[in-house]
Amino acid sequence: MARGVATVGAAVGASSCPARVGPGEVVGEPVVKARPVGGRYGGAVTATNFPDGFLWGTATAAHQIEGGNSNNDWWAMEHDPAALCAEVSGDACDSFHRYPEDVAMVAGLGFGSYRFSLEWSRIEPEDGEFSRSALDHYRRMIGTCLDQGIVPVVTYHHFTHPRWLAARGTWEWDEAPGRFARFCERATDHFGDLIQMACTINEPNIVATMGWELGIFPPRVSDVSRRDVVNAALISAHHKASEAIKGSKGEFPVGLTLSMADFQAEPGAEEALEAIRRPAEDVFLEAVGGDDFFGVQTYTRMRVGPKGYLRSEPGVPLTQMGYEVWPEALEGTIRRAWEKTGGIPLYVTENGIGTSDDAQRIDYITRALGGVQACLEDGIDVRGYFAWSLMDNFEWVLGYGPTFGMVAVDRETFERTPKPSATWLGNVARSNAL
Ligand code: GCO
Repeated sequence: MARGVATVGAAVGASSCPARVGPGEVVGEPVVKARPVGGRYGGAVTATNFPDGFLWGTATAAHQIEGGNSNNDWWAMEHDPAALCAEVSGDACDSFHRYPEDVAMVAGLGFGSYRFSLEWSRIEPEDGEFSRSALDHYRRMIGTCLDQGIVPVVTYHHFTHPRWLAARGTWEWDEAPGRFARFCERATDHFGDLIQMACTINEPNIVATMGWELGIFPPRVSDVSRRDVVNAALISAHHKASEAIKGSKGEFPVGLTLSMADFQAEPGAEEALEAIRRPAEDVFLEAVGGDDFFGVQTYTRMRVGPKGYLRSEPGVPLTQMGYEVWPEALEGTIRRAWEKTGGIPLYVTENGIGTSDDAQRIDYITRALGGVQACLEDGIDVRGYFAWSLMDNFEWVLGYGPTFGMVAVDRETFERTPKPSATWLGNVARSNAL
């Protein structure tokens, strides 16, 4: 999503295995063919190669692709004329039904992993009421990944909240972290034995900033002090959730992902930069030291002057989101994450570009991956790269306008058509080399 105040303003202003079991059957155990999650880098990195076991994947999120997620706070906001949504999510990419095709596509293209999210409002439609059918659905989906030789990376929370939680204040309700941990435990009890890697919360900093500071995401509050309360609640929720997941079935790495920008200060703006970056990134980076890994999600840089965010630099091209095309930001943010987290294993859990020009996407990712290689050469433990996104999807308040996908989706028929970037990055993944 948009990386900060200036770009958010600009972007919003600009537009505003096949299922192995049938119903009622007992879910069987899939054959685990997936390769293990990458280990610490030990071999030589040449100019073009990545370490053995480097995990290549693509990422999506439930609300952006599943369709019909009518029981969450986003769906409610999309239908509120007072909100700024360009359009409703509706059927999205119909991936709730088409996931076997999607997972087969990920595998067929050459990727080793698929990162996707659980829809909390499907699994727990009312407070304390769990849906066996929804839990079985995600178990089948994770099993499908394993059947296809794909490492399933499960995100437990990606921006949406069940309506019952929103009615109680979402993250301002002091029971919310505990409720999230309970959901994580129930889900892990049901399919943790199949999970190979998990992210608790996707970009808590964006949830808090966009929802409680900028008033753009639900619940559309603009109040910095409430943003700080939500930041703290999300950190608590991450810790409680990690503990609940680790106490349940399975054994797999658990971590947090964060939206990071390569913050660059104009001369004399160092303090202004620190004041912006602390609540936006540092409070989270300082809270993940004991985790198994950390997920870096980067799209651009943010320039800061003495009075705050600066507009894009003249001459620098902009993406469909309204922010600078700046693939070098990935290297800067990996280096900072490594330093601030005290050197825990890193994955790039999201990186990509909203563009209608697929050649620009290939160029962007090539340059971003060059930054990953520079980090690896310096001994930074980067273990994988997930492109955002597998397919064109619902880009939150901006609707279906921005196209981040390596696969196009027909909005009428849901037909998937891989773009050249999908084949290209799949080949990079297969050869483990640029
Ligand atoms: C985020 C989310 C994704 C976005 C992507 C493009 O980073 O905001 O994880 O849901 O769609 O970043 O903006």
